[in-house]
Amino acid sequence: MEYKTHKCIKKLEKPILTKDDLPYDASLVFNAGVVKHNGKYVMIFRNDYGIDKEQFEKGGKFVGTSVGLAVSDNGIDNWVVAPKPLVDSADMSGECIRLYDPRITLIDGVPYLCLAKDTHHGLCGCIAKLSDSFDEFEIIYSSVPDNRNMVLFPEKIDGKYVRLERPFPVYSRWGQDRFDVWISKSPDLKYWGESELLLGVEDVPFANDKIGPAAPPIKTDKGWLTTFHAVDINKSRGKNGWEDRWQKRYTAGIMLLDLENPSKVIGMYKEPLIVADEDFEQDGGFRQNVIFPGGMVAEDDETVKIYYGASDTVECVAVAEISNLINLCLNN
Ligand code: BMA
Repeated sequence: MEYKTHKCIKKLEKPILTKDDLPYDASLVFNAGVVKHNGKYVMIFRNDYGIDKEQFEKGGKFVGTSVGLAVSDNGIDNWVVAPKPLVDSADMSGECIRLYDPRITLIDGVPYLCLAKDTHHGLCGCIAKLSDSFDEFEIIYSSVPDNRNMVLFPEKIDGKYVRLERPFPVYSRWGQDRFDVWISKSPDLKYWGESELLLGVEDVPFANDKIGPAAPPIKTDKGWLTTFHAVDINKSRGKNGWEDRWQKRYTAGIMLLDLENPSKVIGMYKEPLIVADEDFEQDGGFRQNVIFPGGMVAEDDETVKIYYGASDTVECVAVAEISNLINLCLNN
């Protein structure tokens, strides 16, 4: 099935951050988290580095992954990138191998960062507290393997912190990957429990493999509005990017969760919201057909900016009216 990006989404016509914007070694700049804080847009992005397409196709490997910081006045252009990454896999030793796919949430004005953490013993989701200037962080929580794609809600609900997450149950269902979105609660961001299934792959008509949380939810008067990524595999897909075979397609979906009980999905748009259907999202890209949102910023004019990685290669932004997104969730 071919999909198009929904017409209520207005994409900026070029990426907002690419490898050419970084003052250090960079090959792929993507999957960023973004928040608006004190009138500035703060982005924390992933960078895989050390190799280009030609070297990769000859069998070369990426040298490392770093996570970097950029700030902009309008959330669109003139991103000022910090001179050094916040963290680089090259500087790690011990159990943790690399940190990546950052998502930022402000809770009571304090910035928190959720990261995927690869260790020698599996993939973990972790939560870090950021400094006021976003340039230092301390990990305050790490899950057991395998879990990833954590995002925090921007406020406590019924006295508890809430997160969405995507565990990887190895035995899964019917001997295939079937990875779903779960929700958990915590009194203090360190001890998590009350975990429940929120949305299964089978609930998403455009996924046949896995789904996962994307940007942290935003509060609206109709519910918590949140994106998710959805993956379908098609065995007939062949070389779609740098790799010999890339058979997955990542699209972005949108759903609405109950304000008081966010474990309840009150609406979901049954088709993808954002699809990789523009050349600037795909050209020369590492993996084609990949859209991976990591930030959604609500503006005073009732629009949102949705920040997404495209083809695991560049960072892009799209704008939508909040009311249109809510209508998509509730009326289909
Ligand atoms: C996921 C993560 C993301 C990536 C996506 C598509 O498993 O590794 O960082 O964007 O695959 O390659």
